[in-house]
Amino acid sequence: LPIGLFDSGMGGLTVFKALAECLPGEDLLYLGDTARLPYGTKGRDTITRYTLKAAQKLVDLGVKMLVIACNTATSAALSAVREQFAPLPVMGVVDPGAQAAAAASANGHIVVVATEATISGGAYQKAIARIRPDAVVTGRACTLFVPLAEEGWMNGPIVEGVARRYLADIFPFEGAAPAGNLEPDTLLLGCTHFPLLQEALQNVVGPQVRIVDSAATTALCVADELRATNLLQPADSGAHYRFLTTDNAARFARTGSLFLGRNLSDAEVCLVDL
Ligand code: DGN
Repeated sequence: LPIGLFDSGMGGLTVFKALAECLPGEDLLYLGDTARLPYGTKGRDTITRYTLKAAQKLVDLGVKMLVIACNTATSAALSAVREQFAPLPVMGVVDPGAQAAAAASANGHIVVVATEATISGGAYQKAIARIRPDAVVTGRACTLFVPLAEEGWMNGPIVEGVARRYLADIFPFEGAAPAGNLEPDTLLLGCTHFPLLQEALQNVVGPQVRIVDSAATTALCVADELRATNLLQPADSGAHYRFLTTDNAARFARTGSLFLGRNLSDAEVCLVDL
């Protein structure tokens, strides 16, 4: 059986890519709920309802494990999905992202950029505090990064201008540390869209800041879980990939190619209803 991945749209394909690289023998079944996207500006109950429906679809199709490859859905609905589908293993992206940031930061001052729902729910703040109680975590909702990434505007003055506007009071752009604050040394990309903007963000925050995301650490956590449950496929098993979307398969293929880092053809994407 494949590993089922779910995201509100195409962003989770950054996690799909990391999983395919880390676990080359695993079949992957990806579902992007593009008909209801974006999740990031919706309320917790709505996000949970949508996520449970999407997870049900993947479970009905048959998966050996679920990965909620969306920070917004993980923050709102991870425990609800675990409860509903127990004993199926369910992995989110928030704890792996928190691990990556806690390990990367020397001074413990971490900035998390994510959607409004992820920041206001406080999931990252809590997850980092569990691993590193000494950490000072500053969260910032960066809603406009999502459409910029989907439009393929990954660098240049417009993206950097938007990033400066969001982060100006957190990072000392002009060379002076903000009064009374410890200068952040780590920027955690707490949204699956944001790795596409990494280069522009690095230009804005400066080379001294480490930028980390959830994708690679999530893949390692999935590998650990599969090993522990004896479900890991050998690397040479010949993986099979399927992509499902709830709206506009052609757009999913076009925009998804940016996130996947390879051409995704219309024929590889299947339209489904939840
Ligand atoms: N993929 C979502 C996340 O990681 O939070 C963001 C996309 C959205 O629904 N706005």
